Amino acid sequence: MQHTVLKSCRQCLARIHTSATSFGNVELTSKRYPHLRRGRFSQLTSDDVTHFRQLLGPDRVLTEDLDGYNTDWMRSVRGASQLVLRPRSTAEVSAVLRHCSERRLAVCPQGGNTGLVGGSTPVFDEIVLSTSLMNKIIALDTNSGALTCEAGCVLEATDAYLADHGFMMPLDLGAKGSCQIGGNVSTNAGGLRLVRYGGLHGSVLGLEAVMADGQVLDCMSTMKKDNTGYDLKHLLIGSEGTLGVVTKVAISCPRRPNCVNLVLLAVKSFEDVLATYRFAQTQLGEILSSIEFMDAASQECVSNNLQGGCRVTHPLPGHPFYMVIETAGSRDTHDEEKLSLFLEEGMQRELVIDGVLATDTSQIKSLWQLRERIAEALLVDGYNYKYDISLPLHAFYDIVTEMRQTLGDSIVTCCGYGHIGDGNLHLNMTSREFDGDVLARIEPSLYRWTAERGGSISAEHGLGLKKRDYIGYSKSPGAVVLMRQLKRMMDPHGILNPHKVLPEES
Ligand code: FAD
Ligand code: 2HG
Ligand code: ZN
Repeated sequence: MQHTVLKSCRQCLARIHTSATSFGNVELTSKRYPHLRRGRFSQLTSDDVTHFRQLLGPDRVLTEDLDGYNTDWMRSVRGASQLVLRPRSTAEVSAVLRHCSERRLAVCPQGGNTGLVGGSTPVFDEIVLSTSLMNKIIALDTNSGALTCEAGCVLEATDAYLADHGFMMPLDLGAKGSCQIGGNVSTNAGGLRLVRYGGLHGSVLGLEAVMADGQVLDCMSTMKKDNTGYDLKHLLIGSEGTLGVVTKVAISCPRRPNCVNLVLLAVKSFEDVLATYRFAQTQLGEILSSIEFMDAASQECVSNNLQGGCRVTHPLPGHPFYMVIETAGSRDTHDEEKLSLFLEEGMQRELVIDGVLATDTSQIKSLWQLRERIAEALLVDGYNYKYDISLPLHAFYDIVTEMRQTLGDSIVTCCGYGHIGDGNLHLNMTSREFDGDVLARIEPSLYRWTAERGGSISAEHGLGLKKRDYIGYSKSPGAVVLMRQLKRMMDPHGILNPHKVLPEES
């Protein structure tokens, strides 16, 4: 099964998942969000199940033990699907969707189920279409670095394959052990190295998808440049399973750097975080590969909440802010010298209070845990109110302070961290259990606050179910109308991932 996320921390995940938030205890989405109405889709019949068994064989049509597919990684939403289909090929996805379209059966496409906005699980009884068995690497062009693979390839495994050939995936996320390339493309995932390698709208060269009626849309290409007509792949990138099921992806992969170095910095104020960010851009320039920031509350959470064999010991405890800065380049002596100098000068200028420099792979991995495992550590508190916003850097941390004041002791923690190099703040609050009053004090005022500052209410996680009603804070009415028209054209019966991305029409 899935839900491993970070392979080193099964124990902690087991602890999270056997606590108050185990599958069975997660409230049904239809109860938690009572305003949602099941669409006018058909009910699944035994004839449908028989049909799917004929198509896929009995082993790949699941009707029992579906909790892991119905519940999200955060244990925050739970659907009531009675059927999971596990196709192995594009032709099988096509046959499944053709039947679903003819029968008006709703479908929820699912990759690694690591999505954070309630998009990857059914809301009612949608059929789960899992891409997990479509996990073959098809080709790697070692001249250009163009990789072609099936949608179910897991990010970490794909990156390991590329490493053997001197290349790397152009994206990296904490969920790499479980998330799949089809899910990454469908959410337009950002992650830890977007600052260096850019987003998926840039690195995806081509894709194949199956449309709602079962037709295969072939937009596969491994060329960097192709200006022939409308570039339809961009409609699928970030469409969160609502416009088609991505079955294959061609992606441009950079050369793996010869040397990677990393520093963890302790910083005394957010103003100094910004000054250090600017200083890093000037001093490290072309070798900068990641620049992340974390506040004290997020680090306390990692230090205190992860227990047992996967405990993380903080090397610089007790500081108000932290930054992780990674460099990747081709000459180790050059890069190490640059980074050491940056650290030395940063301390001389009193931008940086303290720092740890890591130059070997295991030290680097262990420092990354302080950043990558925050999401997992937060879940241990109970319920997690998770926000992922873009903001201009001058206003970046203000909302964390404001939220703390607004929510007081009605919450366990409020922390801010994220991809500062991309202007992307991860704002998180936790409480022991889901609390509708806390939610009502956060939404929609947080979205209004973000819009007033010209930010986006979803920087990288998407809208899914949880944020779809607030799309108007980030997109104009005209843009939403055009999105609806596209949805209607590409999925006339609305069977693909209903209740996600676009608000219900009144
Ligand atoms: P799923 O969660 O299964 O699905 C996500 C959405 O895509 C759903 O709407 C689903 O219907 C749709 N979908 C999935 N596969 C397909 C397909 N083949 N065709 C059509 N639609 C499909 N996200 C970031 O952007 N940056 C981060 O740094 C980041 N870090 C994370 C760290 C952790 C610990 C966790 C748990 C999540 C993180 N995420 C991050 C969120 C999540 O991992 C990403 O959104 C990821 O891209 C989802 O991939 P998945 O395969 O798990 O997709
Ligand atoms: C990350 O960058 C992910 O770690 C998750 O996008 C963010 O937990 C979050 O809020
Ligand atoms: Zn992120």
